[in-house]
Amino acid sequence: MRTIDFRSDTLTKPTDEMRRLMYEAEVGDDVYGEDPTVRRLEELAAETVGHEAALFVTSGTQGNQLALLSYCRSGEEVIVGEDSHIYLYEGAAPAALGGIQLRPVAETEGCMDLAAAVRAIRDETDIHQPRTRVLCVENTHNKAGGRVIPVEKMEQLYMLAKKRGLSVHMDGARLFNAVVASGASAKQYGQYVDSVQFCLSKGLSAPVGSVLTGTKEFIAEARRWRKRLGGGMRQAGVIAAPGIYALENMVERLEEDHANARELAVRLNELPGLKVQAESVETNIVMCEIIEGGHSAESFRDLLLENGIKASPFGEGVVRFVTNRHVAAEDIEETVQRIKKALHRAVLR
Ligand code: TLP
Repeated sequence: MRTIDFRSDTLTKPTDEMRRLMYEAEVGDDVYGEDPTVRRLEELAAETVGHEAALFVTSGTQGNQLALLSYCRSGEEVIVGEDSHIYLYEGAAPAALGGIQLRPVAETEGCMDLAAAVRAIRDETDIHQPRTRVLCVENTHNKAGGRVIPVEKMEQLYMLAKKRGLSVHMDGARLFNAVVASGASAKQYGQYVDSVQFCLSKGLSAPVGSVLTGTKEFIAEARRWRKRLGGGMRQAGVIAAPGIYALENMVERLEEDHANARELAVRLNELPGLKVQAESVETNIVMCEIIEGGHSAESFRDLLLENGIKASPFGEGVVRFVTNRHVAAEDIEETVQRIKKALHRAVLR
């Protein structure tokens, strides 16, 4: 039986064209600023979001952490969504590496509540309190099921942050999914953040890396932090080349992943014992709740696995399916049929 793998879009492999470009990439020592391919990627990335400068980094986590380390000194605070990747899945890096405190606030539909964010901003004049420095948003929002933050909402949040003297960082690991789904450009999002981190290695299918963008001064500071943390790379052009290809050629096809996710959501919701809020599936992530049949997220994952389907437990009673370039439209029908039969057999057992 062929395995259909929905665990993540990080699993996507480089295309043949990407491999050819990797082979042919012109390279140099990037710590000396001499890798022309890395420079080209950084220029393209900055231009894409309308920022002054960019830095090629090893991963989304590194991009987010370099941003926070560049904005904050030890003892300062960053406001994040309570279900954000930075808060839940980055190993408490701000605390571990920079003495930075994260302040989680409530989120609705994948974006922090503006009123909650305002309440969380500290009083500058009170010496008991840490200083608030940054507001972080996640677009698309992973744990909220790939929700897109509308540009209008970003504008409101940005205006609020500026009024209070705060910087805004966007964890745009899946920024281009938001772009494709909303029809807003990366530049439109870029104008309402001070920095954004986006991943090349998720749905865009590059093998490695992310880019952090912002002002020249901010990127110079992030470059220093990247070196300090051992992230200075040498002939990195071999991994930057597929990143350039990803930005130029792999964005539009994300719509296929979104269409597959919508179809999967509707079909899973029709199966007994499963619940998916299909109308809120905007991009490539489907959160499936197990509401009957006695399965935990882990036992449902195991049942899927026995039937050649891979997906990830993502919280209590929830399994996450992420559509990606290696899942074709026909695989959605096949997946639904396999799950339907498996649930039926499980009831008879
Ligand atoms: N997310 C991974 C896992 O860590 C959960 C996945 O499979 O979705 N921000 C967001 C919103 C992310 O979803 C991820 C990766 C990251 C940052 C971190 O990127 P990497 O894995 O490149 O460090």
